[in-house]
Amino acid sequence: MRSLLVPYHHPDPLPALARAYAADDAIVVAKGAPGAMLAHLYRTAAERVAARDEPLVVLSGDCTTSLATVAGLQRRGIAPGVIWFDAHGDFHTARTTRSGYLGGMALAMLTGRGGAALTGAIGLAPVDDTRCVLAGARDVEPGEREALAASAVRQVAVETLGDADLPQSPWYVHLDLDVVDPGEMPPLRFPAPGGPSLEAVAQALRALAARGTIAALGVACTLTPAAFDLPDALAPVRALVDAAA
Ligand SMILES: [Mn+2]
Repeated sequence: MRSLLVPYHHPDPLPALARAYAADDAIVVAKGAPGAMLAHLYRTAAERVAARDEPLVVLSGDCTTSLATVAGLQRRGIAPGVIWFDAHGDFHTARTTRSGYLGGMALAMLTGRGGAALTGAIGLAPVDDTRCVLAGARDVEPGEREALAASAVRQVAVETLGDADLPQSPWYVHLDLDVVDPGEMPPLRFPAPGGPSLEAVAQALRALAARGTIAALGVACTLTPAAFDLPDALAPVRALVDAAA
């Protein structure tokens, strides 16, 4: 799979990610006011995704880059189903979040819940709940728990994903690295114990690749900034990308 690097954590540059992962292509934008800069960064990423006509992996430091990747696929005429691997729900809105952390709202925004200024700026059409599956979530907060229960987003265990009822492919597969048990990962921003092994996640990705078409794989490299400089910090990422290819 060709790779595109968006080396940012929200609007903050994450040069350590670019040092740690050799990608085919990378996006860098001029610094600006956070909101305008994020919209510009994601518009640029969506254009780059739309210009491809082959499966690709998009690596970034957060989960919100998914909005750009899916918008780019849509511009190519693809209405992807979404398989979202994450330890967290990412289903907060501005109304329910306590931390205000943007990445905790990524799947909610992707399905049309909040963030209209950003999703409108990048031309994202909301993905219908029935086309979304959340895999491996185990640290879901009050507020997003109720919103998920009231939604048509399905939740599955990583270990049973291969046999689960899934939306029709092509898929956008989203992989927040924190879905893997933190015992097998470099230090994570928001570690959630009790997760599936690296091999179980790789196995689920292989099962997906065997069952349908992965139009794009989004890897949210949600390590602490310092963790990127550990020796071979992104070896797990390479293993997971290989499993999906
Ligand atoms: Mn996430």
